[in-house]
Amino acid sequence: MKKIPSLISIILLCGLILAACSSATQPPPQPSEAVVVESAATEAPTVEVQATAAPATAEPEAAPAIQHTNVPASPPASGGEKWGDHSTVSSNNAARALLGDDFTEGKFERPYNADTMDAYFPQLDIDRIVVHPEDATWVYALITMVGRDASNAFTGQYAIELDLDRNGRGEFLIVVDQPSSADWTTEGVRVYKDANLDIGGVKPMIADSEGVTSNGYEAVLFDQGTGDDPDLAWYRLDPGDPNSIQVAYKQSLLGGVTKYTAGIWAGTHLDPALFDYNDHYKYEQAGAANPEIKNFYPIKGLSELDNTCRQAIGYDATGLEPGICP
Ligand SMILES: [Ca+2]
Ligand SMILES: [Ca+2]
Ligand SMILES: [Ca+2]
Ligand SMILES: [Ca+2]
Repeated sequence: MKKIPSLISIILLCGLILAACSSATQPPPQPSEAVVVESAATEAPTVEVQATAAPATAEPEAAPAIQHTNVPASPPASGGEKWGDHSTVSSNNAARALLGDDFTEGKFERPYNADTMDAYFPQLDIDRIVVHPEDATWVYALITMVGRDASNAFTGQYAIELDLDRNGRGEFLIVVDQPSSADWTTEGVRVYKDANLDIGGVKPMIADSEGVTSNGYEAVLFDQGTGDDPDLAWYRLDPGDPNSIQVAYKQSLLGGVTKYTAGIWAGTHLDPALFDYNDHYKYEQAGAANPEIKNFYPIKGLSELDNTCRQAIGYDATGLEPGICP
């Protein structure tokens, strides 16, 4: 008879434990509270929006107009450093470039869309260049493309890369974005610098995995008139050639250097942070424009892009400069 109460107490104990266990597995009554928190949280942004909207109405103070002092004139009609780029090969043979595209050496000839290469962009295909370094104030660069796009525009970005110490690692990149002005303008013109000198990896201009950590041209010296010199770089459409763009940059950018190399770029979008491109992409990602390079043809990650070899400016090339024109 004494065992019965202890049995009952055991059953009761088990019952209590089970109840406790089952209540622990049941979802706690928090969700309803959580919903309350969430609804409170969803209300908060509307308050924030109102808070941020208020100062915005008080803000419209016009940015001070950029005061220009030096405006480029006309480049010389003759002379200058001249060089050309592969182009007729591209335009006459759709979906391929047999010459001028060498990923490993940092040479690109791919004014086509990615993967199919069935769209050719004459406004991204560099034809020839003339650089006039003689003027005391300005360097003039005349960049001639194969043509304009279907809407008669230069939809792309056009850049001059300067290597002042001729070691293959560029120091400056002057980028013109979608040039459309017949008059000299700084709109759409930016000058970048590789301030921490990390472009090129172990082998400048040659593809190498070390260069992937480079942040490219990370410093913006000039942004459409903003910068230490509001007149540092300009462009205009060439008044005498519908396929040409004229770029002018100050001699002062060069810090007294008169012998350097220059290369030209064109692309739908040029990313200053990704120079040198062939250090930031692997060959299989970038693809190739030459069908004879069967492993990597066609172009893939790097498309709608063209560049030239590097031309000696102000001196005769030794031939040893990385990327130098033959
Ligand atoms: Ca070209
Ligand atoms: Ca350099
Ligand atoms: Ca490299
Ligand atoms: Ca850098």
